[in-house]
Amino acid sequence: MTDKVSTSTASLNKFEKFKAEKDGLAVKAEIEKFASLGWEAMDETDRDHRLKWMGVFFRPVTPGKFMMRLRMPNGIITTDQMRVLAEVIQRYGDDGSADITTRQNIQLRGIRIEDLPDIFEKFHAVGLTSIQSGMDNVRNITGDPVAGLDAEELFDTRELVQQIQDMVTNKGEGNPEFTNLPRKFNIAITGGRDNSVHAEINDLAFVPAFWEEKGSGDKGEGEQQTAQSPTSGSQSRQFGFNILVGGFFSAKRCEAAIPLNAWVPPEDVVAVCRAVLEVFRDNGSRANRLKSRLMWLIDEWGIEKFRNEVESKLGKPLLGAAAKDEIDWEKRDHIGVYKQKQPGLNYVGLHVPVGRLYAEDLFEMARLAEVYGSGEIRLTVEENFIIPDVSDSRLETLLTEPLLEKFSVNPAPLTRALVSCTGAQFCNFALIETKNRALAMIKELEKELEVTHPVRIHWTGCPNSCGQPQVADIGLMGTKARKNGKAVEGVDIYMGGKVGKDAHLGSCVAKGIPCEDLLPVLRELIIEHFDARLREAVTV
Ligand code: SRM
Ligand code: SF4
Repeated sequence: MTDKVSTSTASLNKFEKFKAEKDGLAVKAEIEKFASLGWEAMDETDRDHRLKWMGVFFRPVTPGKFMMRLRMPNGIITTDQMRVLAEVIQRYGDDGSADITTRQNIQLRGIRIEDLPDIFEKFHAVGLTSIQSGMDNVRNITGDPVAGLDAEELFDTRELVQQIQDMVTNKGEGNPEFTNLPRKFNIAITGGRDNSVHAEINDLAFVPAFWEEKGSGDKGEGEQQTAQSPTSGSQSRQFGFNILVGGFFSAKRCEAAIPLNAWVPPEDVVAVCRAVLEVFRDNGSRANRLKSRLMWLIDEWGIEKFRNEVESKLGKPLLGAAAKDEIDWEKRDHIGVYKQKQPGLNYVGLHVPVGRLYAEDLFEMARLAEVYGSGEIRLTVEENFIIPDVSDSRLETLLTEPLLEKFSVNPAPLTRALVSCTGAQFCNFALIETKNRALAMIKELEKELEVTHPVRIHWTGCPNSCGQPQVADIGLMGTKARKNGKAVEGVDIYMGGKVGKDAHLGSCVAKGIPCEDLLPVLRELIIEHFDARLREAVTV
């Protein structure tokens, strides 16, 4: 740990102070004690903050009913694990639910503190972990949801994502080396051609790129000066990743990631993650929490110095970036039935309205993945799920299963691309209700409009942007608006977010639209910008 962390406590923000007093991970040893004390008698800093190092979130909106955020490396979960999650929330009746998150992950709701020892034991038995999933830690590491299934993929990301998680969390046991970062940290790897992980909005991202030997490829001049040969001249074209750094959203500032001007072969990815995390941990600002994400450090130093510091932690020079990356497809949403690279097998993507699930859904998803697939489920950053390995002969029967009436393989175009953050139902930062409102409004719009292709509408309850409105065709960010002199729930509207090839962020086009006036505004935007028209029977 740096001098910055240990000595200059006067300049530390309140979060840094409580972390310096007691590391968040220390609560791991106190779970039994908390369970017998109960949430009301616990030390408040342990309860409201440090428990997040175990993935357990106190919810001021539902005191006593905690949220639990898992880790699902590459968005993969087995049916045994899924059943454990189902059992955990089942015991909470109406309070129990789960959400698929925008980081290919699952959060559980309704959790009681007295049940934590039993829950952690169950997790351990099936290889699940929720460790280091909140506060100043590395979040769930995302990878291609169809890794290993997609015939066109360039690289199967599954193993690498797992290795990074193992490094960061010490195989799920907790790793004090990385439990006191200056702020949260997001990592993504994509090995497909469509950037299905939103690489550009992560603090550290790896995108597929071929390194070309000097003279045999089309590397730019600047890059040639720094490039070393990855294979001592034995090969002229090698697969690896260009590195992006510093992407993030926050209430204060949103930035797309920028090139580190570096390329790595797959075998160096874990070491580069470690090096970047060490540089961030030891040098990131701990004074102002609003200016603590990695990009602020890159701004302060400039990308060259940052790159040099990463090299020095890595203990060897980085190669220059490959001249181009291989992201050349539009982004897929994976909903529907698709052939796998394994002959005779298919993956089936099911749409989960705004990612919300209940115990019976989880049990049923597990059953289907076992009966028709290979006992595995994949999650997507659009809050949906995929059942892989369905044989041609079983496909038709799967498509007649009752669960597919709720989780469709062919949803209507606006519903299909709807994403929403948690919002006011459970999140105390929320300025508006999101999930239920998003669903109600999309239902109305589907009734009124004939739409030929999906329009990606993302809702987020506040400027923290967990619902990623800046990547959407139409992004809706909760705010307080005024109507007839009264404060009402409203949204700022974002447009122009582009995903997949040439991804870039959208920007704010309208501010403070009251939610009660939003429906006609959305209708007009969709007609004007996305080739929709009013259904004949509808008059507005
Ligand atoms: Fe988030 C905080 C939910 C993805 C930016 N986010 C929160 C908290 C923990 C706040 C709280 O304590 O209530 C929310 C928990 C609400 C709840 O009860 O569910 C919360 N964030 C979520 C999830 C569940 C939204 C969803 O419905 O899917 C996502 C969980 C991902 C996961 O599995 O780990 C989620 N959050 C994101 C993303 C999107 C992404 O990672 O691609 C972002 C923007 C990208 C980024 O971080 O750069 C995001 N969340 C934030 C921020 C702003 C960070 C900042 O630097 O200021 C906060 C506030 C904070 O950390 O102080 C925040
Ligand atoms: Fe909560 Fe705001 Fe994140 Fe939505 S965007 S989950 S309201 S912090």
